[in-house]
Amino acid sequence: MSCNKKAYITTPIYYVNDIAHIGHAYTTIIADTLARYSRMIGLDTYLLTGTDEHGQKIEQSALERGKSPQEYADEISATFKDLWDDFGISYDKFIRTTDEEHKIGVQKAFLKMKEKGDVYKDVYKGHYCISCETFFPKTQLVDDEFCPECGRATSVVEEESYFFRLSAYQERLMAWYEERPDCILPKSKRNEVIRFVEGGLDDLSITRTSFDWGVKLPEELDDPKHVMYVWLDALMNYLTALGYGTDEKNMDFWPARIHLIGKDILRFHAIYWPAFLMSLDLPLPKHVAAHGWWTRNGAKMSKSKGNVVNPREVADAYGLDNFRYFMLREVPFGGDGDFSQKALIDRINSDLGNDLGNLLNRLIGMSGKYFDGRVECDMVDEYYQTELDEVNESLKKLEPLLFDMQLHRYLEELWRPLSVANKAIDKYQPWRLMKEGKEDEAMALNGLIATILAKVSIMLDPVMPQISPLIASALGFSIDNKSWNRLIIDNKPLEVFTIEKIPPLFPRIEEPLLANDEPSISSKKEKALEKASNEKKKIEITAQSEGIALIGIDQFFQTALKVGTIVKSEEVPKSKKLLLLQVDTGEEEPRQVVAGIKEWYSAQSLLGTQVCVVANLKPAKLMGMKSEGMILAAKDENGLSLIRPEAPKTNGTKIG
Ligand code: ME8
Repeated sequence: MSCNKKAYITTPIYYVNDIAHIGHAYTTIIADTLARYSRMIGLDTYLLTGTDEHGQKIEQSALERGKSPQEYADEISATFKDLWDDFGISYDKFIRTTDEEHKIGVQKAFLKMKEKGDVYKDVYKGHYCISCETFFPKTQLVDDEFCPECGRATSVVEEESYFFRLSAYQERLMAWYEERPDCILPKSKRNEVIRFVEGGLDDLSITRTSFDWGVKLPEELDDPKHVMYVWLDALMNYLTALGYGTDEKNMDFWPARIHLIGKDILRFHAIYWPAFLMSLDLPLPKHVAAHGWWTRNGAKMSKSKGNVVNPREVADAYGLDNFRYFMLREVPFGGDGDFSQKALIDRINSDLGNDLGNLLNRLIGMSGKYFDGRVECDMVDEYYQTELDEVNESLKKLEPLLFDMQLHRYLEELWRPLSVANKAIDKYQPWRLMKEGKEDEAMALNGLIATILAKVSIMLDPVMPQISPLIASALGFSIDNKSWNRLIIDNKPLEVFTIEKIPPLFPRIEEPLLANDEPSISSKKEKALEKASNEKKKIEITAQSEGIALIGIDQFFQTALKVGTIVKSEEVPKSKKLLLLQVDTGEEEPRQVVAGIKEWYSAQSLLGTQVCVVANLKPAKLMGMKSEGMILAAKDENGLSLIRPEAPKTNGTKIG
């Protein structure tokens, strides 16, 4: 790749309503990995991160703590910046939406959209979820009141608002998804977006009047009671960070090569953002890549839930690079992953300790014993061409995997050369070669191991930027664009060197290093939040769990419980919790049941499963769909399990 190519890589800007958790660290570490790789291969790279500081949620959080929003934002924004600094995140700019240049840029964009005829004034009537900073039409609410995303109560809003003509961009958006199949990664997520847009787009309310903690409208509009909708303000950071509307010197980095985000904010990035950009006559980002959730014991991890794992604690205890490797290797990008110390320890002991660390130790041992630490690599191809070919084949696959966001596959493929090396030692046995007087072959074998370790350390450097240079330094070279070109692109051998003895890089970990590996989902914070935000649900739960009344057998039999088989199972669009099931309970037609079990079961996995159904419940409507029964399940802190017959039973068999 040539040097004049640009790579603009962004993370989301994080809300300053609490400190960072591993979900934030995950996005940022991925972005940092991509940026480091891009720099290594010679791309002109710009990594952006920062904080999202306006909006009703932040205003409320500040007020709850008796602080002004600015004071509060300053404090929390600094904790993010400190964390990324301590983590060595190689950002080129840390933007804050309270930065003056940012506000000017947002105002200029607003004016431009208005001049274009894409912005008009009207009245917004509807529901707003402050926690998600999102408007929802009534049809999307759960029980006509609760947010379909986070389950919290929404508030009814009726206020004058400026609207963005999102509806006018439906066709152009569809054309973009069509023409650029990899504009949204992973590709499965693209289909979700297409389905959403196909369903029709409403114009978007882009200003609020009921609070003031936001960017004011441009003075030209003389409408001081409005502030910008926080998502318009926030998305614009990707442009204002490059100087849009002020000093545009970095605008040549646009369009972004990749916006890294979590799947929760895909709609904003894959629908609203490209529409805003089209309105501003700017090119669209090359990729929007959405990763999955980090959960804790099956529950979604988030600041507002209070069940967070602190990334600083994990990195301090286990090592920053080990933590980085674990996050990227453990979970396929786009999928959800459960954080546990056990999984982390397994990765450190096995992949890093056994496969990588031991290989270096073996090389140090062998070259020390037989050649006083001297390693020569120029004879490797003479004796071990097959192994070299295999290694180079694997290495060639890496870059496309990285830019296709298959980071776990990248690391998996990168481990293949290590396995080639470990196998070669076992197969050719240097001690035997030495005994048979085949010194050249033994030296070449050491050269092969050194070559493999050198190549792996280069390609691992973007993921493990502290440890990889230590490996390189033991092998007498340093990692940079030059050595990448020499060893990875041109496949040239390492210069002769004397290996440096270094202490073990991955000492074995026997026990969890952090005291509390318990889920903290029952933390006071979550309880308080749940109480405040979802009083209605709470009352129901309390009534059920505390007022357990004794009933007679005849009362029990008033409930018609039956065995049924799930014959059709699909996801409810736009719902994170619900699945739409057709259950054969031995009647003429299968029953339709809407079940809130999507967090624990995929639609596909349920097909053909037998379940226990409450068959005489009054039909109810959930998200506009009729539900004619309830499926029995048990839920504890480890998650939810369906109650099923131990052996298959005829559909319609009575339970009791
Ligand atoms: O949404 N697992 O900010 P935010 C994995 N300000 N990643 C997670 C996560 C989890 N449990 N929880 C959060 C916002 N994240 C907006 C963004 S961008 C113009 C504005 C990550 O503080 C994930 O990347 O709620 C998610 O998208 C991001 O943190 C949002 O953090």
